Amino acid sequence: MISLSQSTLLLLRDKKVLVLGIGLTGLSCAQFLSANNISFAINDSRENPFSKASRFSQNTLEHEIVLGKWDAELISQADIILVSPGIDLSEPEIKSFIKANCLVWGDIELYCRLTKTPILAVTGSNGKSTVVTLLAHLGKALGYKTELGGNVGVPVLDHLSEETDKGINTSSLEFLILELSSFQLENLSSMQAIAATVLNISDDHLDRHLTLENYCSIKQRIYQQSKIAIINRDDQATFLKVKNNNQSIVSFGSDEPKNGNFGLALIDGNTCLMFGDQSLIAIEDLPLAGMHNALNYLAALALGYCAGWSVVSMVNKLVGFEGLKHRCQKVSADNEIVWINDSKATNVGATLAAINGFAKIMKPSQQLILIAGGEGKGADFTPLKIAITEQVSQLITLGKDGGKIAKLSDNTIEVSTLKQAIEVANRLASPNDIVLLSPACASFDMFENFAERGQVFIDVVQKLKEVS
Ligand code: UMA
Ligand code: ADP
Repeated sequence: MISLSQSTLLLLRDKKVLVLGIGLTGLSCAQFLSANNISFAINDSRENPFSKASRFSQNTLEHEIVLGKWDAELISQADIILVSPGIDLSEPEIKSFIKANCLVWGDIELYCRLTKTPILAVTGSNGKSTVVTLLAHLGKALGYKTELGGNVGVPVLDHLSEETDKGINTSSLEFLILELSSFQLENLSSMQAIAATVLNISDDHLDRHLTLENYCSIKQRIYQQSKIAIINRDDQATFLKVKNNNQSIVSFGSDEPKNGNFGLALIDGNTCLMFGDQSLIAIEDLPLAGMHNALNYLAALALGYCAGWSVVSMVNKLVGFEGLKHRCQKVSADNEIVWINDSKATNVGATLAAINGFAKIMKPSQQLILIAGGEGKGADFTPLKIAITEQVSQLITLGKDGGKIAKLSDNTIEVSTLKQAIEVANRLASPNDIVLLSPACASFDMFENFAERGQVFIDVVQKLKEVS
């Protein structure tokens, strides 16, 4: 059977445990606790959080559940709170009731207290899902038993439940590759990663973290819990601020790297991924385009290298990774307009990367039409102004904060729905022009999530194709 930390299990059995939030994370916590005979209560402020949760089981119903409000009594009685990442603990309705000696953990903190599975951890404002998925692809291709967990959509405790169900010892999992959001890092302190990286920093989630400085210092927590810190030479905000004893640093960046680090160099007219002075592969031969993806490749190689994986073997497997949906994905259409779905661009940094990436490869005869807007999460959009003024011939905005983006250009049309945005773009675009959906905003004001927004874009564009 699985070998979990007995002291952590005893602690949980001995205390009043509250699962706060019952989405993906809360359900995963509830299932883990039930499977290990630990009693707990559940509190979620929404009336019907289970409506979309197919994993909700009768088992969970046996526990005390309060829905529709934060429950002062349950919160104040709790000795251990397992909190979901989307819940802001600074809300007075929660904060004022948590007792002084209460332990507040996320699911990842609990996982790290329960197991010693070797971890490779990734945070940053953009590129996390691409890098962790690429890394898992490389690990598996090299024959290691690797799994993904965290913000990428796989609650980590699910791995324990799965292994427990199969009667497997956790030691059979050789590497857990963790994508960590700032929300998840806020209450994480027990991770002991082999290597961890902050890929990049741009404004995100400032509605919750309030200042960029605070957001950066939360991201830095990942380094304090890792033997090796992997930094991005192109982005000072990713540099290690406080170095632990014996901690080493590996770096990646778009310049030529020193030995033991990763970078880019021009070799015989081709820009190549480099490991020290060793040329690895020309970026032209890789499926994911753009400077941001070149950096993503380097970050994944650096993480694998720190885990002891062969750099040459990893490079041989890079071409087999085709990227993720909704990230600068071309939508097939035969009306001669190039439609790009970058719905996952939920912040300014991602949209900048997309505009600059396309600007680099566009012919002078091509125009770039940008569709942007949604829930801005408190971000400052002015960093987009130069790129929009110089590269975007027509801006189409929508959503809650669309008006703020509209002010960045004189050439803006404001619309109410994504369908209208696509129809306007279709009218204005000439053959070979690029229409880019890269919202620089979250989708929650109009859609369930970024995937639904991207799918609506694909569906509407493909219907246009039929009538054209
Ligand atoms: N809830 C309340 N009141 C609130 C907020 C939430 O009661 O004010 C409840 C909700 O009703 C829900 C529960 O809390 O039932 C959990 O909500 P959650 O938002 O934490 O969502 P989960 O389903 O547990 O998903 C979370 C991450 N969500 C967020 O961080 C918002 C998922 O990341 C992650 O994949 C999952 O855990 C597994 O680790 C999503 C995300 O949007 C993809 N992440 C943000 C991002 O990438 O920018 C950080
Ligand atoms: P995350 O998980 O951090 O949101 P994704 O890999 O899902 O990252 O990509 C999110 C968005 O960011 C997409 O629009 C993608 O094109 C863009 N992106 C990916 N990597 C980078 C990067 N290194 N720098 C800036 N933008 C990036």
